Amino acid sequence: MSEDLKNMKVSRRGVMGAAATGAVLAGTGVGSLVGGASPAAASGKASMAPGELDEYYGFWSSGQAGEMRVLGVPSMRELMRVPVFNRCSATGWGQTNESLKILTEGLTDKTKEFLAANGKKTYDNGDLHHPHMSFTDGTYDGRYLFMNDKANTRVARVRVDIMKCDKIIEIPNAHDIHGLRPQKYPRTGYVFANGEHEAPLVNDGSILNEPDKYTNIYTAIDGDTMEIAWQVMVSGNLDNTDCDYQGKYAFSTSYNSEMGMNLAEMTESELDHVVVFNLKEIEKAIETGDYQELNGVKIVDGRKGSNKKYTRYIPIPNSPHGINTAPDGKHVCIAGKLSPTVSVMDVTKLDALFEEDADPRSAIVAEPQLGLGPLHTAYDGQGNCFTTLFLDSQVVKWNLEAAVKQYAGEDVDPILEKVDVHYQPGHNSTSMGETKDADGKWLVSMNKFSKDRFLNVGPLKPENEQLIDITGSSMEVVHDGPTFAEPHDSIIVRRDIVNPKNAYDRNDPIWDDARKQAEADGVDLDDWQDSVIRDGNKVRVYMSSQAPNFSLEDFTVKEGDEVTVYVTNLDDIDDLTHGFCMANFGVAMEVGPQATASVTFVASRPGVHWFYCQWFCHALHMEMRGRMFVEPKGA
Ligand code: K7E
Ligand code: CUA
Repeated sequence: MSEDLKNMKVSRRGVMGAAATGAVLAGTGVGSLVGGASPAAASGKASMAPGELDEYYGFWSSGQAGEMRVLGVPSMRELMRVPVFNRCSATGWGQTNESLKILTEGLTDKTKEFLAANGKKTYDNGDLHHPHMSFTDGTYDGRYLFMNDKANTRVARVRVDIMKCDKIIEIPNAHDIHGLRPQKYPRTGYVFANGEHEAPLVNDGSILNEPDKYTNIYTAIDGDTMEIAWQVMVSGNLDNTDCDYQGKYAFSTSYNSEMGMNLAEMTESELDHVVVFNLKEIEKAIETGDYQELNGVKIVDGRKGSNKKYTRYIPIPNSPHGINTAPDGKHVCIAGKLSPTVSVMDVTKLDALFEEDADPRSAIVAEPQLGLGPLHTAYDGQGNCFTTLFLDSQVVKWNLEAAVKQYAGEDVDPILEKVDVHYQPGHNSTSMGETKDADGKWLVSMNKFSKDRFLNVGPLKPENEQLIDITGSSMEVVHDGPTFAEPHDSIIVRRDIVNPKNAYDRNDPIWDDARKQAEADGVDLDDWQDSVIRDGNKVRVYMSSQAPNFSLEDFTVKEGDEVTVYVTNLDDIDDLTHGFCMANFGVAMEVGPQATASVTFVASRPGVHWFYCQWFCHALHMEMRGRMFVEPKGA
């Protein structure tokens, strides 16, 4: 941060819309921070010189866009979009056989039937809120990223080594997966996932207006196999979730403990709750058979009044939303949303909470009043918390120990500072902040509204993410970054933990099916030969790509044939991705270095059709093309 900037005591809000002030400040190189008038990037540490690499990877959700995004932090440059629940025109995600397998194999039979009735193989949309990395011993281990789909009740996994999604599963019995967190200790282990919306457990159309028969489902997925380990039936709905650093408890917020079906009912009660899940007791229930099985999943009864040791319900002021475990391994912050408070839970007091006759609030050790609309909390690893205030459009920095003292009756104010953000922040995240290695360097505030912060692009505005330097005694907003719909959550991971490859391994399991089919066809995918195999009205075309050529200049099929084209990219040079696009067939896919990819279509258009490489690869990239000849029927 430049000294100029540090010494500048201009209220950001004060100069909002004051173009003249912005123009004056532009000369100092800080205009973009205060008025938005300067084209220059933020000064100081947040700006990266051309070619300079970021210190951190940011993994971003995209909400209703359905993909995961990779950013560099602190530059906030978007590095990659990883298609997950969406359909991607560039990579062929949702069209290649390899991606369709991932998108369909984890769906329930009922869903497959439903999709078929609608003329689809898989869903085209998703609502990805929470991307989180796998842990070992309380910190990120660089293996996987896990993420939820609220829209179609799914959980996906992305392999960090190639930054591609490799598993998607639908969660039976639950409705609309929202909160998601991986187990922190001893490792992931479990991936915890909240079903947000309540419904009758057997939802066959026989129950409508009997909310007492509605239930919510908490799910633990095995992160290694992506199979469901167990589910717990709970009272009240489920919003966000997190877990401790002891490997003993997980917990979820509920904004609708009332089980209300409309807004008035949902917000009626002054207190909602956090459900605490006792992992060892739930595992015991699975071992001893204290569960019911539904749709192939074991469900333990953890509802209020079940009087078992599987769950406890802690009353929390109105409609709690975010729940975030602090890096001290002890405290958990629960944001009030409709209450101006954050409730702080001490996980070392949770054993006692499971004793008979325990005071349900006995694990709450602080409840500071922070401002209006607290949603999520991030940490600097030095005892301070950063909570977003949606209604106040601020981030508040406060001290945890001071809040605990205040709650115990001491006359201390835990609030250290408030900084304006633009506008209406939801999640925030700090560098390594959800691990025990929180390093207190950067805070990203993910703001739901950008309004006047950028050039107007019509009624639909981008969101605004602001980067805040938290190394000093006061928070400095150093960067605005517009983003398309709608990042909910992000994590910021030290770059030494994330080590993707530059080319695929030839034996990557992604194209196992292609390899098997090739073997059956007498084609060796690793010792290249072009082949066109006819099998009734199915035709399989095997070709390779090596800049600037496809190995096949042309191939011939008959009208009505079901054609599968397998392309293997023999190039293994850094950044040498080819593509395969069959023009006017709606077919396109990415073929990465050393990858095999395949796509299937019906050749129902007679004539000459060009296929071409749609990924710029060589000076003669335009020439990288070939012909498919479709003989008309009866020819
Ligand atoms: Cu947007 Cu995490 Cu889905 Cu809060 S959630 S804001
Ligand atoms: Cu190969 Cu462009």
